[in-house]
Amino acid sequence: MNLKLIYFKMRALAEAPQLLLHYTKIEYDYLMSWDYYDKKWSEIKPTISFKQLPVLMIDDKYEIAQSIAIMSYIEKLASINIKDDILAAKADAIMQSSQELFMPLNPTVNFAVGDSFNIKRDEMKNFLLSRFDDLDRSLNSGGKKFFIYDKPQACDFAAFHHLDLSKKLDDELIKNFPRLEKFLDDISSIDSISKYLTDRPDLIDVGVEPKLIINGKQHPTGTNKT
Ligand SMILES: N[C@@H](CCC(=O)N[C@@H](CS)C(=O)NCC(=O)O)C(=O)O
Repeated sequence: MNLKLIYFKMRALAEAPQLLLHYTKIEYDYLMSWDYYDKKWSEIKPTISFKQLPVLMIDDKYEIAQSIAIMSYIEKLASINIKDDILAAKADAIMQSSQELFMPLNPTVNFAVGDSFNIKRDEMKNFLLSRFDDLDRSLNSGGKKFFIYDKPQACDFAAFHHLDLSKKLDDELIKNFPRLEKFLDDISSIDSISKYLTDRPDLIDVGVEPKLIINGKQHPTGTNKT
């Protein structure tokens, strides 16, 4: 089976699927939209099932859209999907609650600059702190290393991505939650994840002129080929 994860120059919704793929040691290729489709995003967008990325292509034939659906599929492929219905529902709640951090956190970190960045950062602060508090309480009450088990599930990688990205917005926020900081450390210190995090494109100049360093070259974040 051949898997290709298609996305853009952003550190956003392809991160948790990639963390999960690395954790489960499933081979895949990661391709920019223009490299896979060989067309501009504006031309290809109407042909994608939900007109957005990421999508996971299976054998260049089946397209799975929606990052949560992609992660559910990967969990099943790796046979680590949660069999207990109550725990599976809890994992879904963690997944959705984490995913709700996407907006406005991810677009702001990846794209906003100058005053717009500062205003958005200040406006979302209370929302982020409130949701971080929810996640912190969930980890504490669960009594496990991760949200569901002592091994990570897809929902853990989704939470990890957004919490980790928040450090690029304001690295003080997460410091109010030592249990969440420990959670980030526990995920980061898994060998395959540690390697992925070291090797992935660095996201620099957030709030000023965000860029990803891909193969040693700086690229502005976005949906266009550079
Ligand atoms: N609910 C979707 C959201 C996907 C999404 O917002 N994708 C953005 C990038 S993060 C996108 O495709 N932007 C380009 C566009 O909408 O034209 C998911 O979880 O995958």
